[in-house]
Amino acid sequence: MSSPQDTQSGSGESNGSGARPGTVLIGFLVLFCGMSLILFQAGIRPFKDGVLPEAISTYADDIDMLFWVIMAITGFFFVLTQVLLVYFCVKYRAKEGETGKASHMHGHHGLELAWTFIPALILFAIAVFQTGTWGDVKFNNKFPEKDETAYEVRVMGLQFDWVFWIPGPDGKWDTDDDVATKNELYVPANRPVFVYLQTKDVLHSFWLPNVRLKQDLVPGRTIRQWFQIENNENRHTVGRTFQIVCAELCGNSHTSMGAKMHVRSEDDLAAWIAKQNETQPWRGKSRHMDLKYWRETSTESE
Ligand SMILES: [Cu+2]
Repeated sequence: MSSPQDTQSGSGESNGSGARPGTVLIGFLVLFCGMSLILFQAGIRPFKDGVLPEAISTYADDIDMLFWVIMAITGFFFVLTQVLLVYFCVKYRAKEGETGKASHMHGHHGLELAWTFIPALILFAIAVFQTGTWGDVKFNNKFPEKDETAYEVRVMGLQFDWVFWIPGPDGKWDTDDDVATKNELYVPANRPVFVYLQTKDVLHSFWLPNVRLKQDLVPGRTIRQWFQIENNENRHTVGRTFQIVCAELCGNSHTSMGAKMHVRSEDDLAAWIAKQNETQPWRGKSRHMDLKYWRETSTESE
């Protein structure tokens, strides 16, 4: 409809007569910041007890410390860059009577080197700084010794449930009194818990938000992880129940793939285990078939 010439003269006119070009941009930024604030407000409302869920494991504080260090660094640069963005928009907006195109300028080598190498160095520093904590949580050779105090759980994720097995009153695997539960995990406090993770179908992710443990389940592999729940004068965990979540989008009922972790005293746990073979509603063929499947596909030598 209109020739390029028309468009150019049109924009020139609007610059001269009505709003400055910068006004639209600033209006957009104000709107954007306002909407971000509303979303932020809405988003943090469920976290009225703090941003992170209650921490209950021996390594949770170290992970949280890393989280806040990274949050401080990224938060600082986020605020800095947003403030500069708005500042430059205002400072270099078109002045009264100014028309025509923006002028281009050549880049600044020093600046480009700075904004490449400073973030790279910060990332490298974070990578080195977090290695110890990461190792404590994830490196098999840094796991606690698996002695007789260790509590072992075989875990199978399947669309869309969690199945857990523990050795039963005799303390031995693959005997008749092995206990199976579905979406209910019973664990002790103040001693290591080892979980052996398997999936029957697709990728799932075993996430204990309060423990700060998250591990993908990979078909064809048995992955060993560990945690120790603390119960002391600062942390009261015994007798309480915490969430187990699948953190991998694993199918159309993924969001319903939750389970409960019950932390129990040693006496309560022993009593619960002893009771299971009489009261367990989920006994019989299916649990043994799944456990047989677990055993046959296990890639972990125990
Ligand atoms: Cu899942």
